[in-house]
Amino acid sequence: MATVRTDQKQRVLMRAVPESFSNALASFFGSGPTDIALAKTQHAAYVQALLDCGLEVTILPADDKHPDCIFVEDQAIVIDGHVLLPVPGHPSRIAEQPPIADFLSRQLNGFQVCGMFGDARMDGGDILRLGDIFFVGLSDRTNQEGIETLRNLLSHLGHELRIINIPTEKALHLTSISSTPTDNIILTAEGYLSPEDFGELPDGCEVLVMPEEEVYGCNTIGFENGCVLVPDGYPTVIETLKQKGLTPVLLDMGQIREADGSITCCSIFF
Ligand code: CIR
Repeated sequence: MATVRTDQKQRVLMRAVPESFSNALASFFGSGPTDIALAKTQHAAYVQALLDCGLEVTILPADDKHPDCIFVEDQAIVIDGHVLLPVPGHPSRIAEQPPIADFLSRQLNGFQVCGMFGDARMDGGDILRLGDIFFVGLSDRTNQEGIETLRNLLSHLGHELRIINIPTEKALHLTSISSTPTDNIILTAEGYLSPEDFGELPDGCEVLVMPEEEVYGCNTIGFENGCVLVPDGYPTVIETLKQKGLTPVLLDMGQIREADGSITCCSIFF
């Protein structure tokens, strides 16, 4: 996921697909998963790809009361030894958080855990990191108060935060429409975001704009060895990554896409 640099991905937390997955929220890419067995097979292939990339993977049990529970990215934001536990922007997703918070606070001895209070709301899917610059999506799930909580944490850590207005009529999160497959590339899609939206980037960094119909393919996870997890079916994205010397690892995300979930949504790197 994009909340850590490519050199900070050693351990990953995931959550199993619940039997109730067909009831997951779906308003953008999909209209709801229809085949739970296939969703589990696709999720298992994703886990295997992470193992093949050398990661230590932990999979928490599914929570059938929460159909969206596989989308752990939204529940915790790990930044340089700190864990921000946001209040998720959709009420049905708030109670997914305790087992994730519990796991991370037990694993990350010495990590500082920060909460979110009052009216502040945020989904982790609105955070994108490019090296030392953070981008946050102002979306239907993440509000100004949530952004101020993140800003306080980042200013304490010496990082810059830039706000991106999400076109909420057609996109859920910032990571639904962009990702950082390396620490100097932002992938996004025409008709969703433009290079100007990200502001001036450090030397050597660039925004690569993919065709509008490949927006789902713009959500990727890159690793230090040059492998990049990419959803299958987005030829321009795949070719562009190859031209940059990267190695796309293709995943069938069909049933997860039906629940508006992208590749980064299923992982928390810590
Ligand atoms: C939701 O609407 O909350 C889920 N169905 C999809 C969450 C996707 N998460 C993400 O983009 N980080």
